[in-house]
Amino acid sequence: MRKSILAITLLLSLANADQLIKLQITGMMCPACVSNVKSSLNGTTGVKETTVFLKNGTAEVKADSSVKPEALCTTVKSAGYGCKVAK
Ligand SMILES: [Cu+2]
Repeated sequence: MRKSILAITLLLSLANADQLIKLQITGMMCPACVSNVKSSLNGTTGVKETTVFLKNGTAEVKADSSVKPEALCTTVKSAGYGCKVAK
């Protein structure tokens, strides 16, 4: 009984494995831009955590596996910034 619960838990955690998406963002000039980008990304379904770096114009997004990197860029663009998915 206990083993099967463990197996199910493991399967679920594999299905919901997080991914780390890196984005290249242009047009961020100040900390207010950073928080704009951050809050728009955090408002996206499946996004768990966002870190935005103003200095090099990048963002790291921890999201579940259902999230498409391109969709995150669309979100950033609609907030008024340029975005590319970093490889
Ligand atoms: Cu700004």
